[in-house]
Amino acid sequence: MSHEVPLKDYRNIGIMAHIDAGKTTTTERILYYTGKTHRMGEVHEGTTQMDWMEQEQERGITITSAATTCYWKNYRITIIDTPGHVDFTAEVERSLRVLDGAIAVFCGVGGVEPQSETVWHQAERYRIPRIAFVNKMDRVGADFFYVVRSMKEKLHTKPVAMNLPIYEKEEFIGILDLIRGKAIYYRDETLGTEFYEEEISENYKKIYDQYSNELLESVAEYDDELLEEYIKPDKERKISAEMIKRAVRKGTLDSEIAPVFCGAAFKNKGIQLLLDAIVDYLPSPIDLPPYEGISVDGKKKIKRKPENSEPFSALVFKIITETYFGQLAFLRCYSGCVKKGTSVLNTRTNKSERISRLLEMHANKREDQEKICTGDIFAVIGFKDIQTGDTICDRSKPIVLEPMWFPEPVLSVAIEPKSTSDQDKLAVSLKKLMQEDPTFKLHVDKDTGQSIISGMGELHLEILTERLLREFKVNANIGKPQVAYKETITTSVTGSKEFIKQTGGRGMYAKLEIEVEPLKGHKGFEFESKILSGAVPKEFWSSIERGAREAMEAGPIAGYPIDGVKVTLLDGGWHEVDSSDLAFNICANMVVKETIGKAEPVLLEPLEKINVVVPDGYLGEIINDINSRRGKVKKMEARKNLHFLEAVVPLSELFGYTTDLRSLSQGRANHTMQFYAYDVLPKQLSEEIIARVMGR
Ligand SMILES: Nc1nc2c(ncn2[C@@H]2O[C@H](COP(=O)(O)OP(=O)(O)OP(=O)(O)O)[C@@H](O)[C@H]2O)c(=O)[nH]1
Ligand SMILES: [Mg+2]
Repeated sequence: MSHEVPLKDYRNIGIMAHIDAGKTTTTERILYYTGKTHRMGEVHEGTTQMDWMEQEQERGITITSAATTCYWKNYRITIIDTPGHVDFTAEVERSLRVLDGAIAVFCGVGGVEPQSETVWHQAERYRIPRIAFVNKMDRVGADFFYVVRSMKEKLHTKPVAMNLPIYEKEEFIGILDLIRGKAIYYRDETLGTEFYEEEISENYKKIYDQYSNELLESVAEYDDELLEEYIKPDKERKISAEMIKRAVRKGTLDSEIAPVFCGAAFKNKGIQLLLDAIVDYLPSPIDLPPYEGISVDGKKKIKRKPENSEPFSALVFKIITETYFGQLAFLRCYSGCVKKGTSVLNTRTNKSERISRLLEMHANKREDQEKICTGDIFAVIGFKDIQTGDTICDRSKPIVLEPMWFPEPVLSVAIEPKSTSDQDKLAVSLKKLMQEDPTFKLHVDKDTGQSIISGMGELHLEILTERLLREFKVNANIGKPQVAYKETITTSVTGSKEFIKQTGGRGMYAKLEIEVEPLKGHKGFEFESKILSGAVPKEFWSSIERGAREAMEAGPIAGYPIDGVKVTLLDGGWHEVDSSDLAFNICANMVVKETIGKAEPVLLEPLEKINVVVPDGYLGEIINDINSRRGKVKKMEARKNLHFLEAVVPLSELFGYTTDLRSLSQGRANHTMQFYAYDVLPKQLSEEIIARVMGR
């Protein structure tokens, strides 16, 4: 990799937004203008570099996040283009974990759409500074000021307009740069590669004055020199572009403000200004606080500076399986350097792994490297046992970096191989897919022996089963999607158990008294011990906790996993010879299972939040339909001729909703959905499900 670029000139950034906002189109333009590609890729033609998967090109949507590196004004920019569809939220999550900054893309017409809101908050969780790009300014109904306002209202951020769109006879023709006070126009015949500056025209002077003042007012507090000038009377002010940029950079890096730019990626406008903004306002690895990890035993915090002289450490954020190369692991290096051929430590397995090949990635294309250093995003071939979230590091200086968080899958389908030869292939292929995707799970039904696969939604499962068939050539029958139910308890109960087993030789003995109680929101598992160490020696406590945790795997009603329970250990008894870890583990498992059965258990079902955009004339029918699906409308808003509905509906009632909504509105309404929460299933439905599950 080009290590001549100093770390301060690195930018590792993500592009995130609601589906179809134009992330991939924007990335393709970035690649073209930076000279990385010589042909502009288009999503609708299936010719983009970033959407390289067959299914992405066919469907015109991004499914998997892809990384690429390009150079702009000697800065090294590594970009990860993420999918907008909520079923692929894991791709956003893993990317945000390893990036330093992000561009949030908004549609100039749609504004802050639901999934943009979600990804914005995801980025907040990882404390990632963000800039905003309002795209599609060429579309009828695009309204830059509306988008800026809705960022303030919905994202609770301080958006600062840095550009304004210029229109002539309702056509989007250029961009006004508020810092430099110039109008910028693009030459269409060079696909926007060439652009020129002009003075601001008379009819834009007033709006320029207003917004350039607002810009100063919003950012003056972030730079002392600027503030000093800003408070002087207008005529005495000596404000330079550098001062404003410094202030905007400081405000952005502190996540206090979000500078907002505009353009139309598809029409080749505004991308060079966005590239300047990446360089000017988003952080380099050294602008962030030192990285924190923990020691392998989890007891000590370890800090690492982002410097090549520090010991090597890197985090695995993605794994893909390739037909020829086998597994490809994607990593971000946080400190130090590593050369090809080196042995490194995986702190999860505590085993050494050899780095056979080091690669710089450009979507699915790759370039071999001899060495990688701090700040690099790269791929490795040759790991034997690797998982997403693993830390790879210098063998003599182990560290565990914070892994990423992934949501639980909510939808399942049964999958059955069509022939015996497919049977083995299916097992191997499912394992590979699971390794790639932590939101894809497999379990085998104890009663029927059927393989059940679970994922984030209908589209997610459809893509995965399609990949099984096409890439892995496995023929399988796919069942109907089923909701992933859970079980919980609704009351607190105490229970006790004495576990005695005498089978010649050494026996087994353990005695426990516990309380189980429901947790708020039907979520999580907690374990507390109020026992005195005399009653049960401390050495057995972890076996008891493990036994209790294992009891959560299958509930008393229909064998679904249990969630939202706290187990408190109250008392117990032991025997000097017969008590053991195993005896306490079994006893804990039994007593927790029995007590949960008495704590009025109920079934939980997943609820989705759906956002529906409804044109005038269809609202009544669409609301009636939501009600008939046991849904509740939570919010309603109207803008121009459109109504924006937000409702919470059980997932089990939403199968085929896309088609139904289309027929209800003659194809004019559209919707998005995302997981909302688990809630108690009404009694009658619960009985139906129990009867179905138990009768199978
Ligand atoms: N009119 C107009 N259309 C655009 C613009 N940018 C993108 N599009 C179109 O919008 C559609 C979606 O663009 P993508 O770039 O695939 O959007 P995305 O955000 O990557 O979508 P996902 O990855 O599926 O979430 C494509 O048909 C683009 O051609 C723009 O500036 N103006
Ligand atoms: Mg895309």
